[in-house]
Amino acid sequence: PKAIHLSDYRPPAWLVDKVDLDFSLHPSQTRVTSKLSLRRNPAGAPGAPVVLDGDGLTLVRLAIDGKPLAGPSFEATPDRLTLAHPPADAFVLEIETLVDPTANTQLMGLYRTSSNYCTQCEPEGFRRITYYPDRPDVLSVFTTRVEADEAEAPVLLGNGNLVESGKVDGTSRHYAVWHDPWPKPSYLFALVGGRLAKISDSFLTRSGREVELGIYVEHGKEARAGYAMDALKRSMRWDEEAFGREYDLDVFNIVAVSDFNMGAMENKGLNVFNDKYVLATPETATDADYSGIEGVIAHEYFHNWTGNRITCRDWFQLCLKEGLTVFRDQEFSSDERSRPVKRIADVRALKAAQFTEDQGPLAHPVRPETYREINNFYTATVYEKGAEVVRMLKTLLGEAGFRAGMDLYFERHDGEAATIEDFVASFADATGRDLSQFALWYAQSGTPVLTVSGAWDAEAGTYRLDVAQEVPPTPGQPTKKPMLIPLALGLVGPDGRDRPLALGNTPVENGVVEVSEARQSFLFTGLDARPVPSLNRGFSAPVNLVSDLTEQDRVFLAAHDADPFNRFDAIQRIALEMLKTGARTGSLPATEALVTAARAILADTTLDAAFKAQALALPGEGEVARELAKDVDPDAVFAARKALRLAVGTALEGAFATTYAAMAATGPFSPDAASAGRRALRNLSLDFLAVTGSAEGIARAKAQFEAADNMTDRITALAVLTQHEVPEREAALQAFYDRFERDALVIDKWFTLQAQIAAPGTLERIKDLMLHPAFSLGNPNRVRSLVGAFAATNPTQFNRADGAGHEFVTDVVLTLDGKNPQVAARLLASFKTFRQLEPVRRASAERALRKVAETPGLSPDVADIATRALG
Ligand code: DPP
Ligand code: ZN
Repeated sequence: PKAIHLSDYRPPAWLVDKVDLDFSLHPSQTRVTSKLSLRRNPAGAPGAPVVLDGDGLTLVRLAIDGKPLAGPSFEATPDRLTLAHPPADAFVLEIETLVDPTANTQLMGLYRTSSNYCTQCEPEGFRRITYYPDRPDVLSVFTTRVEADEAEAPVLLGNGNLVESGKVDGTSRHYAVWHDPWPKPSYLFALVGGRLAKISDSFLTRSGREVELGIYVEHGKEARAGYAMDALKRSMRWDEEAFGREYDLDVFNIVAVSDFNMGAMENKGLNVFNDKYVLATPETATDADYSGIEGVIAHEYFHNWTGNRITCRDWFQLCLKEGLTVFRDQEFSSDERSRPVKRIADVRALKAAQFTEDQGPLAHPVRPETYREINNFYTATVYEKGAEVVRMLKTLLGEAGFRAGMDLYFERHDGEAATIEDFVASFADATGRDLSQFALWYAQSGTPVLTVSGAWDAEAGTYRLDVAQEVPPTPGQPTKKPMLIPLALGLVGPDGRDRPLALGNTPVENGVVEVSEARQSFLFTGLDARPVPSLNRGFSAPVNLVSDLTEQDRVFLAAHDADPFNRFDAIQRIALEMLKTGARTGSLPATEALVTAARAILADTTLDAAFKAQALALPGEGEVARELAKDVDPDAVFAARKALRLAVGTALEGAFATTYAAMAATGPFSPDAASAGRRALRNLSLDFLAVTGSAEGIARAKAQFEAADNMTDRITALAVLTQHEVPEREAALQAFYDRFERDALVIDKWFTLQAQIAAPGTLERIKDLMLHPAFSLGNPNRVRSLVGAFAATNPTQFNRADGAGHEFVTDVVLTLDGKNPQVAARLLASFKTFRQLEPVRRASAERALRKVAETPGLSPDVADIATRALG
């Protein structure tokens, strides 16, 4: 496919004032009639023809202002409908198409899942339903009539409010008409039809609108949707309080489906969710699942303002809605749970996914300037780095300035399709601040490296920080300009307390200095002793920090820093340096510093359990590999990590045993953050206590596995067992399967654990599991849980030196590509780190990628990833 460039943007030539849709649902021949009220856009190219997007469509009939159209007055291909000489400046175009939802395995457009009908239209799925100007800057008022056999689809849902429903006389069919008064682009269209159960609730907005809330699930699963409903109501309240945003329809519906490419979708008034982010009971969902549900429910709900009421002008602006909405859901979860722990979890995820992406061949700016396949840009960079950029804006402008900017953005652009420039201008205008340098965060890809060193002058009582910044080259961007980096910091005195921050005679507000030049020095004055700098507090900027802190400084910060994030970061950095040395040299350096820091954190009664669990969880293999950056031998990384786990587990055995006992549940299960934190710390202890593979450690894990009353405790115990080559492993895996075999989401966890075993037999095991009756290439959650987990989280086996792991994954990609290109492309993107590998593995990965690239008939999705990865 051709590359599309941001600079080529032109306003649409035709607008759609309103659209009336009529769906006659049928498993293989759904008839779609669309009436578009078209009007020439005064801002568009004069005299332009009407060109509507399609994708694999079958046209049945066409009419203009009620008169059937024939012959040379139009041209219809499966992918385009052109009226070269449209009649006037405004007319009604009626289009009838036939679509086959059962044959739709791409899960884009109208498709079937568990025999229900549903849609996914973002970004370009609507064109698989009917011909339409399928671009986000064409906003229209949609009315949708859905008709179906009543027995097949007793429930019929659409966007907006229900205005009419009834039986179709003399038939077994019925219908419902939904009207959405808010103009929207086609990607926010949705309909659902099927046999579904509903749980109901209601919400009173602060101005007094009563909103009917519904969550639709498969029959029998109603009891599992309670937590999602609770999260929805809390989200609605929070958006009113934190951003002044109120809901704007009489109904808000969520439908949970089993086959879904993404996490969820924010269609106006009718969110469609991957059921993984709706369904939870203590027996089936982990604490991570609960927080995932809370976060995704909030995220999709928050899109109602950031995404729907204000949408994107074009897909280059995707981060306008996604980065901002991720920021909003992160803030919500921080308010609902522990802010520092949430920040730590978010930064861990950011580094694992986004820093890795930024370091490899798929790196791209938060706002890309070119793409071949937009589906491949729903990335960690657009989402998570996009959120970091919004967070930095808040850090720079302060609470009040940020809120003023957001208010202005809503005021100016409500009902519009906006750009990043519009967004940034709202903050600049609301605060009077020049944000032109800041805007580089949207345009320059790559993770900036911030190199910091300190100089203490005892006589003058000053401490000078010398800061250098550099953004490494990335594809298409060999050289970069200096960025505006908000650097939150503290100077910690020998007593562990922060000293007041002053540059000359000027106190530093909020503890944030602004780095804006390639090299810069900051002279802090009025100090009584050499401080230890605590840098990038709260991870105020998404940068790689290189500092001259010693291991001793880090042990000190891990024990005393007033910023919890940096206490976490200090201990992690101590571990990381050990792991890097271990992986490089084959033997670990002395580990006392880590043991000392870990012991102090474990014993600190002022810290909550969730924080301790995060601080003591060693950096993952992926993070070590990313830090090593080149010639990585995943086996050496694994061995170093294993050795460090052994060292810490052995040295702190007593403390972990005490903690394991102390963190035992004191009452019935609750998914709240404090209880989840206790479970996390207890399970971390369980893992360290079993690290030697001692009979006692294994027995403890086995006992917990058998006695657990919740999924977190059960699955972690099983995870501990699966890491060891012991007879208990297979027995426990079998018992787990027998217990949950009818529960697909739980069986996904069972697939994942086996895919993660770091041992040579794993690839064969996975090949066997692909033949298991519970596995299906047609279901994205199954593919991700088994093959996706293998490629993304089992570095030693995916990158086997004999190349078998690479070959296996690319074979799956090629098979899957014919069915579901989006999921296939996502899987192939696991190769994004291949250039870090040592030469033998790198060559094997490259061979596998080339084989993909040279396969004829690839989807645009897979072709794009293969080409860029090889770049
Ligand atoms: N827009 C969805 C989301 O991120 C993904 N398609 O919420
Ligand atoms: Zn989103």
